[in-house]
Amino acid sequence: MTRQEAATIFERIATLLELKGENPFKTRAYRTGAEIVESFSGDIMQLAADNQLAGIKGLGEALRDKLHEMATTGRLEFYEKLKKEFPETLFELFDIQGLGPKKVAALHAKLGVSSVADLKRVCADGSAADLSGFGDKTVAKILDSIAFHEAHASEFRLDQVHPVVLAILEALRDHPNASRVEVCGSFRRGKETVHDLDFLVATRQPEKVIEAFVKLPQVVDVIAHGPTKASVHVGQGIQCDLRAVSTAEFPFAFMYFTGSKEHNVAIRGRALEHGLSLNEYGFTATKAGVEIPQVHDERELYRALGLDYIEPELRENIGEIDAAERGQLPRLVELENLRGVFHNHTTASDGKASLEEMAEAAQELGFQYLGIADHSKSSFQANGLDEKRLLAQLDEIQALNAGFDGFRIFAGSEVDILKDGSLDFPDEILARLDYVVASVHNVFNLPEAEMTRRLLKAIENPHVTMIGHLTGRLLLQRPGYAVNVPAILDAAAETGTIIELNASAWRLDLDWRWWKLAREKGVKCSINPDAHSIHGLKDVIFGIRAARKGWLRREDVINTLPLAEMEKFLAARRR
Ligand code: DGT
Ligand code: CA
Ligand code: CA
Ligand code: ZN
Repeated sequence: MTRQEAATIFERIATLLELKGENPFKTRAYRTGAEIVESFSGDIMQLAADNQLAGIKGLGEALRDKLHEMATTGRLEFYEKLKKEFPETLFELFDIQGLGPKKVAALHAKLGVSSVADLKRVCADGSAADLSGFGDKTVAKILDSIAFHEAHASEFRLDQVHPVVLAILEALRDHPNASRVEVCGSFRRGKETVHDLDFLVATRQPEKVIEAFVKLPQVVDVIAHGPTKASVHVGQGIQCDLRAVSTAEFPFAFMYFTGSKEHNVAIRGRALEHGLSLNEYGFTATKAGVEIPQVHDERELYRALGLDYIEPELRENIGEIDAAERGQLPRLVELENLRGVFHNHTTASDGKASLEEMAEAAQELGFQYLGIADHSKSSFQANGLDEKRLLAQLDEIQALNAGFDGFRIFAGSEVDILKDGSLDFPDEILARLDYVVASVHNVFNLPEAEMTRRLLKAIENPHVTMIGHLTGRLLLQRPGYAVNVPAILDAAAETGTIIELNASAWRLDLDWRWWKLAREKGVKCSINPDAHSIHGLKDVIFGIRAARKGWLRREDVINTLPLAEMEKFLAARRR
C-alpha cells in the first residue's frame, strides 16, 4: 500500500467517525495522522512495516498499529468493518468537488443522503437549499460538480495510476516466464487521465503469467480470464488488462496496444501502401512479391514503413506521421534535462516542509536550483505571506544560500492575480525577488473576455516572470475557467513571459494540446511541480510527460538551463 492510499484511509476513517458522531478528538487524531503519513520525510510505509514508527510526533499507538497493519497486509480490518456500517454508495459523495466532510455529514444526518442519486434528488426538490450552511448557490455548484464528475466517471489521474503501474510492472517482471513486460495504452502515451491500464508481456508460457497476474495481491476482482489475456480490477476500481504474446509478436503488439487508435489506423493505411497488412501480431504481404520486413522492435517497425521512430507521447495522429516521414520530429525533452524547479511551497504558506527540507530534497534529486514561491496574502486560506513575512523569507533564503555550493534557492512568490488583474504585492516588493509566478486563485467565473484581460494585465507587469496554472483546471474535478489561450500566448511571446506547465497530476496546466502552438509562437515553458511537500517535487515526472506530449524540446523548457545561465536569464529579465 502506498502512503497516499494509507493517508486516504485515515482521512476517510475521520469522516466516517464524524458521521457516527464520535468525539472530535478521535476524528482529529485520524486527520492529523493522514497529514503526517502524507508529508513525513522518510519512507513511512517501510518504517511502519518494520515497526519503527515510535517517536513520530502526532502519531499515537493506535494509529501506528493501523499503519503497520496496512503496510504489511495491504488492508485495514478496522476500516473494512467501519465501512460496512454505511451504504457503499455513500463513498461516491467524497468525490464530489465542493462537498467537504462537514457537508456530507449534514446531508447524511438531516436528509438521509447516502449516494450521488440521493444528493441529486435533495438538490432538485429544494430540501438541500434549506439546510443551514447550504443555499441556492451552493446547490447549483454541487449540481455542476455532479455533472462534471459523471462526465468523467471511470477516468483516473496519473497520481492514482502511476503507483499501480510501477507495482504491477515490478511484480510481472519478477515472473520467471516473463521475458519482457511493458505498459501500453494511454498511460504510455502520457495522457493526463486514463480509463484503464494495458499491460503486455512477451512469454512462451502465457497461461502461467496470466495465472500469476490474476492472483496478484492488488487484484480485487477478475473481470475476464483467458489463456492469453485477462482483465482485473485493482484497488480504487482501476481496470488492468494484460495480454501475452510471443517475443516475435511483441513489437507489433507493443505498438498496437500503445495506440492511439487514430495513430494505428493511419499507420495501418500506410502499411497497405507498402503492400503490407499490419495487425497486433505482425506484417503479412497483401500481394505477391512483397518482402516481409524483419522487425525486432518498434523502431524497426516504423523504419519498415519509411518513418523515423515516433515517441509514444506523439502517437495521436496530429501530424507526427508526416513529421516522421520528413525526418522532422522534435527531439523531446527528458527528465534528465531538468536542472531545477520553480513554484514550490513551504510551511510559510500551505506547504508541509520547511525551506531547508525542500532545499535538501531538491539537491537529492540532483537539481541545481529550487524556486520558492509561497502564496501571497490574498490567499489567506493557504496562509499566504504578507510583505513582512515575504521579506523575512527573503532574508532566510539569502542566509541559506550563503551555505550552498553549486546550489541556490531562488526567492519568489506565487502572487495572486486579483480580480482586476492587479497583483497582490506592489512593484517595489516584487522587484526585490528573484522571480515571480502570478496565478489566479479566486473569482473563476468571469466571462472569457474579462478573465483574459485580467491575465493580460498580469503578463504585462514586467515583474512577472511566469504565469502559474493558466486555466485553473483540476483534473476530474473542475474544468478550467474561460480564457482566450491564444491571446495569452501571443502576449507571453511578446513580453517574454514564461507559461508554466504545472506538473501536479491534478493540474497538468497548461494542457499539452496547447504547447505545439505555444512553441510555434516562441513561448517558453517552465515545468513546475507546485510541490507542497518534498515528495511533491517528484511530480515533475508527470510534467515531463505532458511536455513531451506537447512536442516540447529541451530548448523550449526554461528550467533545463543550468544554474549560471538561469541566474543570467533572471537577472536580465529583472533589468
Ligand atoms: P484509455 O484506456 O481510454 O485511456 O485509452 P487507450 O488508448 O489506452 O485505449 P484502450 O485501453 O481502449 O486500448 C489500448 C490501445 O489498443 C489503443 O490505444 C489502441 C489499441 N486499440 C484498441 N482498440 C482498437 C481498435 O479498435 N482499433 C485499433 N486500431 N486499435 C485499437
Ligand atoms: Ca487503456
Ligand atoms: Ca484497455
Ligand atoms: Zn497556485
